Amino acid sequence: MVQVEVLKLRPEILESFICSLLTVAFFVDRGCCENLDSELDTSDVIADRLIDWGVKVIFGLPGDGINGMMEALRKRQDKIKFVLVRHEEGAAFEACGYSKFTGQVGVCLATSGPGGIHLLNGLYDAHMDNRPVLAITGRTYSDLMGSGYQQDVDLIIPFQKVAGFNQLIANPWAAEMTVDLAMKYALNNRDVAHISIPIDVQVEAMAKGVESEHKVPNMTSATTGSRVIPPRTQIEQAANILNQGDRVVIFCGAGALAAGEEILQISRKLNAPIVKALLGKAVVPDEDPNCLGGLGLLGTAPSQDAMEQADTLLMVGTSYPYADYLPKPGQARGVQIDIKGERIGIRYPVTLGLTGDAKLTLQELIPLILQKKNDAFLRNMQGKMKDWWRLLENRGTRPDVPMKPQVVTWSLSDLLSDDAIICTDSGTITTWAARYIKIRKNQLFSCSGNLASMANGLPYAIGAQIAFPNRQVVAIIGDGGFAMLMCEFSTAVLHKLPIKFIVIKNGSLDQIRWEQIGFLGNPEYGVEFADIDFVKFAEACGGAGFRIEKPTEVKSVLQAALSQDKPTVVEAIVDPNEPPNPPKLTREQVENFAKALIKGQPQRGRIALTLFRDKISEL
Ligand SMILES: Cc1ncc(C[n+]2csc(CCOP(=O)(O)OP(=O)(O)O)c2C)c(N)n1
Ligand SMILES: [Mg+2]
Repeated sequence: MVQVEVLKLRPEILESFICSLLTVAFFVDRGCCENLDSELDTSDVIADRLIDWGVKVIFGLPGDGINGMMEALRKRQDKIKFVLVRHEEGAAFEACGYSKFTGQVGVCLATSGPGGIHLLNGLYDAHMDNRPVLAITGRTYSDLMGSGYQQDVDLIIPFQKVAGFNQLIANPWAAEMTVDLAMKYALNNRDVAHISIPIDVQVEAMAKGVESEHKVPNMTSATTGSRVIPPRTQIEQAANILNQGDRVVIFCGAGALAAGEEILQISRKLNAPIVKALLGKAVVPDEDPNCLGGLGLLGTAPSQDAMEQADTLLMVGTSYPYADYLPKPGQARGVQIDIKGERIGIRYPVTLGLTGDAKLTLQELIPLILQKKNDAFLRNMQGKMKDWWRLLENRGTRPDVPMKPQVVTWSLSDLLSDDAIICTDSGTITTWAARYIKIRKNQLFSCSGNLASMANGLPYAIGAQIAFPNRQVVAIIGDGGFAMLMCEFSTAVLHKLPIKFIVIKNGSLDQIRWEQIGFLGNPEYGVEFADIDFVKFAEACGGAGFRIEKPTEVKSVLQAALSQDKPTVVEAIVDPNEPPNPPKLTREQVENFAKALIKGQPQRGRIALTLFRDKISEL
């Protein structure tokens, strides 16, 4: 076929084509291609330096603004994996999820202009949850910057608030130092770093000896993070405060994820129940007798009771935002441990702040803690927790059709592997996952915490499965959050990631519906979707799809789905009239419900009936 086409060409074109082939053959024969390759350009330097820093994977989507960097990555594909995504927002969330589950720097890449802008939401998620993420973007040609050329967006500006290190690379000699500074910033500050490289600079060769006279070669060698421990006097002061408390409560967050053993040890010595912020769900197992689960709207009633009765609060690695659920200021003396000194006292006026690594600080503190004899407070809370789990079992095994959403997460919890990684999204599903998944010792859990963004669940799961190909990864997502970045399901198919996506389908932005009704006393507005068949969607992408409509099917369908070796969606059709009520309904919330129903809430009869039936069945 090719021969026929060539023979049709005019003789002079054919001649020049053959000449070109001979020229290439001549250079290849003389090893000239090797010489060309040995001259590194900016992108080569960046890629090599990322490899030196141990970066193994980059999530991204190319474009003409970043193709120089793509070529450097292509040449090093045996050392650094490029995960092609469908949407750059997915890439940033994937990098954040990867970082959350590995503790390493997550890296994402996008082209100039729109590609970089698409990254922003996922980067804000990393920034607000203190995860080290590096974003690499392209910029238009350096001699056209500011001229309004195609995709000429100065990405340094929109990245200014999200990336504490935010630098344009102006020439190849700056590349190594800039990568070093970006990685050090991200790791040491647990934050986002951004580097942007003009198209021409990406492919600019690095001739020797052209650095500025002030730059010493190799002046930015790598460092590792420091081990921060507070001074001994502060540790002793903290021990005194804790030893004096009668009703000590431990409250831990994501900053304590590596300190689970120490949290359990200090809890046993202080006879102190443990309450967990959502991002700290995996700090200690939910089954531990001292664990009271989460706090706040999607937490447990015993956690709230414990906070209401505490006379001493030990906060470890948390900047949990909802201060109203903490003890009233003045009610409890407080000790707070946080690696970021600026976080001390922002949510609770603590008596003493210890700036330090959670694990190391607790290791210093524990030997100074006296074994408490009185365990009345702890036993009281443990009793309440047993009642709470009975209540959840009752709610989680309800036979009703339409099916209650929590029936799915209750069953799923038992079926998960011992080392499963669980990701969730923002919506009522956060409550169903937070309360009904009984986290075990080696399981991991995360969601978009402080940004509370929708659409993170699917890409987080991709980041997790790329990092841990042999672990079970399950995402619990709402139909709204899934649809926002459902294109990323196809990323999971492309990279053969056998993630299980449990999509809780209520046909609406249910969380917002309940906020409109319960918080404001208004009828719902603008929260109902058109239907999407997620089973067909999954199959159309090359994955597997299952549907559950009845509680009797839940276990068998989940089992079948969990045994799939490819990306799988389970569409669980649930009752949209099941509110994710807080552990203790306030009088104001009940009044707001009534107000909304009177003002004309659609389906008010069904909602009132559901609420009434739910209460009757629990009595
Ligand atoms: C990007 C983004 N947009 C909007 C919101 C506000 N919001 C929070 S939860 C939610 C509803 C989520 O709907 P869905 O994923 O279907 O979960 P459901 O509440 O129905 O369980 C919305 C709109 C948000 N948190 N993030
Ligand atoms: Mg929904």
